[in-house]
Amino acid sequence: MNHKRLKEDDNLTIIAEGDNLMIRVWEDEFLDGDRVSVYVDDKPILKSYLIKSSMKQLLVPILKDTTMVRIVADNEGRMPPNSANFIILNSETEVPIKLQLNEGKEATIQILRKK
Ligand SMILES: [Ca+2]
Repeated sequence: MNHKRLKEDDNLTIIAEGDNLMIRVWEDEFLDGDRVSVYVDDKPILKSYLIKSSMKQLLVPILKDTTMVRIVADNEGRMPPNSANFIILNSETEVPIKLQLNEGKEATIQILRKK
């Protein structure tokens, strides 16, 4: 799988078809205690979540032309950086992401609804 690396202050844009997207989060390397928070339009959908090897799945309704997803590294675990895996997908879209964030840093994903 070709991951998009997401670093500090990165702003990734995804064009999405359909009314919702799934966000899955997990870790495919070392489980070292990384925690993330995820905000959709500044509303928290995950708060200081401890990353596991099994996938946590979140449904994000895409109701507007632009939806902002913000990912915050709450820590780096025992080994820097925070390296959580994400995949953003629906039947039309599939964007795999590997986080590369230091503690307290964040990156943003802008989801544009395809008309
Ligand atoms: Ca880590």
